[in-house]
Amino acid sequence: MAKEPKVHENSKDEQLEQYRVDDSGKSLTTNQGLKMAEDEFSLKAGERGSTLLEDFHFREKMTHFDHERIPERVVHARGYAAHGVFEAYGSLEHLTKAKFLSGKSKKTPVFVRFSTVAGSKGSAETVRDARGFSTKFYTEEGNYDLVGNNMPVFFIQDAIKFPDFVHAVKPEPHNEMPQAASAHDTLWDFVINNQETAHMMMWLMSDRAIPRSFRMMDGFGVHAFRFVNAEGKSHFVKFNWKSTLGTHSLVWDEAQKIAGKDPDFNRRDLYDSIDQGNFPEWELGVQIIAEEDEHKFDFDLLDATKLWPQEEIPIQMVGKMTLNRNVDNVFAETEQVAFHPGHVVPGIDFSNDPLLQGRLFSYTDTQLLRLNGPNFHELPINRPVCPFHNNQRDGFGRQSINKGRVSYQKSSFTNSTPAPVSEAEGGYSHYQEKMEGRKVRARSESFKDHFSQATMFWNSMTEPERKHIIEAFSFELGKCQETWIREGAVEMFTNVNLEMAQAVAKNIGVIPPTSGGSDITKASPALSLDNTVKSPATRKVGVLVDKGFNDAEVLEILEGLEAKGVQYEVVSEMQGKLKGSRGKELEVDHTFTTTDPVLYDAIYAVGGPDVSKKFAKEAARYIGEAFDHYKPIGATHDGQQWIEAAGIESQPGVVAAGDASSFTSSFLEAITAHRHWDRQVE
Ligand code: HDD
Repeated sequence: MAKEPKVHENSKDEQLEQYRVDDSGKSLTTNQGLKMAEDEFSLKAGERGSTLLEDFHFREKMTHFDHERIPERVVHARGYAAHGVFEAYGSLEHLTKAKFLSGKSKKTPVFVRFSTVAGSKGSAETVRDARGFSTKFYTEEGNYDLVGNNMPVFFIQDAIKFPDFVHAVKPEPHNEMPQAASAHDTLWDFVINNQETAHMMMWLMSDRAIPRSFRMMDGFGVHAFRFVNAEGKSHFVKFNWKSTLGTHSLVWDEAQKIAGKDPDFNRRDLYDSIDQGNFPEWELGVQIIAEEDEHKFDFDLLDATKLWPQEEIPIQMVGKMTLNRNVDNVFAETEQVAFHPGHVVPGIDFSNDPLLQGRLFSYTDTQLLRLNGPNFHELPINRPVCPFHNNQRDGFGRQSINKGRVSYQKSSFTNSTPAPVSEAEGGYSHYQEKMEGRKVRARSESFKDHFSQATMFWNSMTEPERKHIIEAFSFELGKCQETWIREGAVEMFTNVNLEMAQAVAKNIGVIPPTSGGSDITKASPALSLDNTVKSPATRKVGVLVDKGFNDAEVLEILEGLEAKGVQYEVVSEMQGKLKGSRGKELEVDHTFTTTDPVLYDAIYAVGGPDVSKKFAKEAARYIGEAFDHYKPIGATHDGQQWIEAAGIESQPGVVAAGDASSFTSSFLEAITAHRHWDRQVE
């Protein structure tokens, strides 16, 4: 047998190289390779005459254009992706025979697509929603897809309800509103009629639903899967991606404004970071439960509305993923990539989670429509990097030219090849779980506690996080037109926490409940974003500068920020170069009209000796918005006047004094804290 090529870090890139085409500098041809002498005028019967049917060039160009859209994904339509590499920390052979997890420094190429769930392909990115986090590992044993979200639980327990949930959250069918938003009657009608949604709705109302960046969010495989080792021993496993930059969020007012100012905010951040060599990284962590411990917990492992508290079931880090290359073509790669939780490799198997079981049908089915038939695995982005052979043939867009007269099993012509191989030789074999029971349409009693973990989530939040959850409920339910929906939601979420439900009720004109609530006191500190990594290297500062600025000090401060990985953009009244007091120059990145305070994590106001009224007005606006969004604000030199005028000089996170070096260290400290929740914001 011919030796199979070894998969390495660049295997996918090398494979894709065969398909890349650079059209620049070439002669224009038709798709048949015919060079054309003219491409601006259609062929006409006389200069002012009608266009002729024989104009094959016009027809080809127009037909291709007319057909260049494909159906968008029914969910997760708005997405963005990048290439990278996964590197295993060591061997997990005692748990799984999956080869990509089998050795220290073993490298596997990956392709990762992030997405919102509800919005259409062109919708804004900073909406309140879960985020998709799909990873395709191009392993030597075939493609393994980990198709997760940035939240560890899901809305429903059984896949048969997925179309109902999605219909409820999508724009309402009679008027197709609202786009990419859960704040409307049908979603909340679904919620109150399906109380299994309680836990996930708590996540959706939390800051996790408005990530600052795709680079700064975690990922979760959600379901219990199985690891199976070479001896056939199985463990339940949950997959977790942990961002090395920490998990960071926007505030709601800011998120809504960004949706207008820069609807591409999240993809721009990812693209620019990778482009600048600032590669995002995640560690892959696994939580393991032995088969014999399946029933030892106060939740059912098969219920996707439950998480495994990491204080009880620790996360073991098994590798690191780095995204290091942007795509060459978004349609060919990001749009045509086809993920499927059923794309597994030996050593990874399924649990009986009824949500997962339904997904195993849905994903291939949707690609058949979206990518027009059964040959989507041949598209360059979807092709495994290992060889694939079977007797499947034909279908729209088939590219392989399978040789020979045999396309069936068993055949004496081919000695019945391609032939299945034994497990020992790497053949996939399903875990032999013992099954018994009656065929029923039912739900296990063990799935019926919908509120304990929702309360655990609430218990784990800090005061500012709780305030945001109450505000989110008030916004979402406040947008619902029907009073009974608001009342129903207050009644339902009283089961999570009485004070929370009372606060929401007051805001939305519902009589606050006086009794009920939960007696669950359990908390999982890891769920609070307060406990995440905070680094200045995730922050971008808007620097407000005008001509004549004190260049010696300001440039020293900017260098000091940059040395800690802080990015900055110079914002001024007009584009071009600004000359400082000693002749040093700063290039303006943006004017007040091309950017906005919501696009920065902090503001540094410098100004200049002679700013215009417009500059002063904009500076006050930038500082005011940053203040309201709890962001660090620094001011030196002429910039200090705006801090004084706003009366905020002694507020937390506002740094407006000191020489260059003491200002830099205090401002860096304020930046590293990210948001200053203890600030008095009216
Ligand atoms: Fe799904 C896409 C994640 C439940 C049916 N899903 C899709 C994507 C992600 C998820 C990240 C986008 C993939 C990409 O980037 O191309 N889905 C989840 C998670 C779920 C989940 C974490 C619960 C744990 N999904 C789920 C159920 C069903 C589906 C229960 C149906 C039974 N999902 C689909 C789909 C999509 C999809 C309709 C649309 C586009 C696609 O598959 O390729 O088949």
